[in-house]
Amino acid sequence: MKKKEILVLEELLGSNKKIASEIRNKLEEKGILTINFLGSPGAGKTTLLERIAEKIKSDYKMAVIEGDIETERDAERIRAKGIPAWQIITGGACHLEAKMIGKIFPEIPADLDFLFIENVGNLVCPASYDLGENIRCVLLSTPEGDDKPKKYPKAFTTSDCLVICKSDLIPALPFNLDYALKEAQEINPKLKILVTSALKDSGIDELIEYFLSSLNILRQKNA
Ligand SMILES: Nc1nc2c(ncn2[C@@H]2O[C@H](COP(=O)(O)OP(=O)(O)OP(=O)(O)O)[C@@H](O)[C@H]2O)c(=O)[nH]1
Ligand SMILES: [Mg+2]
Repeated sequence: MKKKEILVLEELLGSNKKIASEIRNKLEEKGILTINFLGSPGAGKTTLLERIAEKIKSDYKMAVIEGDIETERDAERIRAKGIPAWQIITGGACHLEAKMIGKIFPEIPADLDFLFIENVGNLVCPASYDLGENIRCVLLSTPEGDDKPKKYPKAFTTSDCLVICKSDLIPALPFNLDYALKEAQEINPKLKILVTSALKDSGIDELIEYFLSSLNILRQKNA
């Protein structure tokens, strides 16, 4: 990359960071925990959100911001669960940016417990854009292969939580769970790791527990 291009990119990311931190401050003041889901196309992000919605919607208030390059389909799936959802259509851009979240910000109800953001399906670009989240959660689904953490390191080094999803498929795949976990932990020892199957409903209660304890910590800080 030429020096001028690098400077423009740094400026862009710098202004993204500033907007993101304003969003984070405002959401934290309201006591809302924000979670940014990253993962390849088809990793299972929307399915996981659907399962989470089914499990928590009677006790907690959640909303979802969906990012896709085209269609309103994911937002429609979330709305079908009775959860408010906004669809951001990027028209080709491979990631969400904080300013896109900022545009929706005035519509976000102040009494939410959780704001989930599903980023555009991509393991590369979304890793460079802070959206004002408290927790960044990267999904790695078993059909993608156990070697991905070190091939796409930024998604794993910038995340707080790794969800290995579609664990029900492990018996049918050459996916070595220990190897995937070792790869991920070597590049980010602080990762909170969960192994889930949306199909078999396993690991999702533990993931929700993690979000709930993070919400409690955030609210204790506010008290
Ligand atoms: N076997 C299995 N399939 C799953 C699981 N979770 C999701 N799927 C399937 O994986 C496919 C993709 O799921 P989505 O939830 O749409 O994936 P996504 O990450 O939201 O996809 P994009 O938004 O397009 O990036 C669907 O056919 C799901 O039914 C799981 O735990 N096990
Ligand atoms: Mg989706």
